[in-house]
Amino acid sequence: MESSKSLAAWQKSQQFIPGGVNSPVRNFSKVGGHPRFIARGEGSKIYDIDGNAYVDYVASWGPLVLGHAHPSIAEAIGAAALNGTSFGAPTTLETELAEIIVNAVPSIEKVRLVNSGTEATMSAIRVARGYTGRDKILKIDGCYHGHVDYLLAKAGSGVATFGLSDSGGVPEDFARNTLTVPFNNPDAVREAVAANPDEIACLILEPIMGNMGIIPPHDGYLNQLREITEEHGIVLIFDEVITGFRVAYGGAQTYYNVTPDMTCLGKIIGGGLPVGAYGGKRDIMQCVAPEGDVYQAGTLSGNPLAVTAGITTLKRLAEPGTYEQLETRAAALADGLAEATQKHDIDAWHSRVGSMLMLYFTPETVTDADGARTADTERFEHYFWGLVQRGVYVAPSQFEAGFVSLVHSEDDINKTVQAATEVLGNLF
Ligand code: KE4
Repeated sequence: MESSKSLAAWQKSQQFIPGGVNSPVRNFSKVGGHPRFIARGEGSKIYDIDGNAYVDYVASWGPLVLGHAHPSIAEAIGAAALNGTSFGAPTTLETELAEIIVNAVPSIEKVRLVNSGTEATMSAIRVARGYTGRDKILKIDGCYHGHVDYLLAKAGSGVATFGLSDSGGVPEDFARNTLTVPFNNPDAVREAVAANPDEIACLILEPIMGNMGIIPPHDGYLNQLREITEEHGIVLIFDEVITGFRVAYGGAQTYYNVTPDMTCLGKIIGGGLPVGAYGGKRDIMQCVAPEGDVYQAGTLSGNPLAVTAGITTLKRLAEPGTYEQLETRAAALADGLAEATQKHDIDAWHSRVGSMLMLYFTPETVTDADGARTADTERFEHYFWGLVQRGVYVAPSQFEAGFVSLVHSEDDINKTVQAATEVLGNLF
């Protein structure tokens, strides 16, 4: 497969941009080789600058549930741009998107729009700290909430461990208030809470882990977290940047019928443009400036282009049959991949919730980050490149997610299953 133009582009981009990319996972460091520079996308496909076409399951890491260059989104953004791109003043468009979110997401009575998922989680935690007057935060090993200093805490394991910064440039002191416990282990949460009485402001988690592949919560796990946090006055924050409007119109909290105190959103609500949001119960959100004393601001927060793309996307997702279609397509893909690993006797753990899925190369059962870490990343690397050579583009890391959109066709799914079956038949 020709990729000389992408290689040349990467060699040039590295002269000006760290790693040649504007986000680390894009540089293929987890799978080797060099990244493909993309010229354009259309529907379920992306096309690189060497002219290669791929069925795309990265979907810009989740936002593109309507696929690439969706005509209604492109037209809406174009029309909005003709009215001006940003005013630094309120517009009724922001109220329209906020109202859609409030009506869709059970935990959100008021919402603040920001520009990324990182801003959303950082701000939600600041609000939780301001609302409770407490400093410590509890997170889950393997959950990723953006590049907030104190959330880049080394993933602990076993019982709660105080975070150590997992990134350069983060003073140890910044992570000392961050406690980490394993996923799907309610006792570890109880132990952390008991060991830090009245000191924990919030528990933040992805209700379905989407940054260590896909790891669903055990039956009742989210309910138990709801009970524990309720009992101890801890703000329960669902980071639904991935799962929001992805697994259900009301997100994972609707899918599992567990309502947190606050929710963070991003990705899909921006329709492919930069948007994040955080929201929650009215009495918590009234802490947010200018109503309250918890400060948060943003030059382009709620800008007309991103908000227009988000409104257009969410209105389409509200149509009847949407999530049934996503389920049908994703189930067909998952079933095909499972048949392929069985046919070739490949040790694999398959995980899927709605239209987000991941195949782990491990004989183990994956129920938390430690389980995911048993995966054979070398095998994943071979799998990844075998698919690329056959025109299928999945996340360049075992520890990410695959996304099926409303525009993935039966033909796309069949082509993907065929390619995976060939690759798995030749896996070392
Ligand atoms: P952003 O700041 O990247 O918009 O969102 C951070 C974030 C917050 N919460 C969750 C659950 C997330 O998954 C993310 C970002 N997701 C990653 C990939 N899983 C974005 C891709 C990247 O980092 O390039």
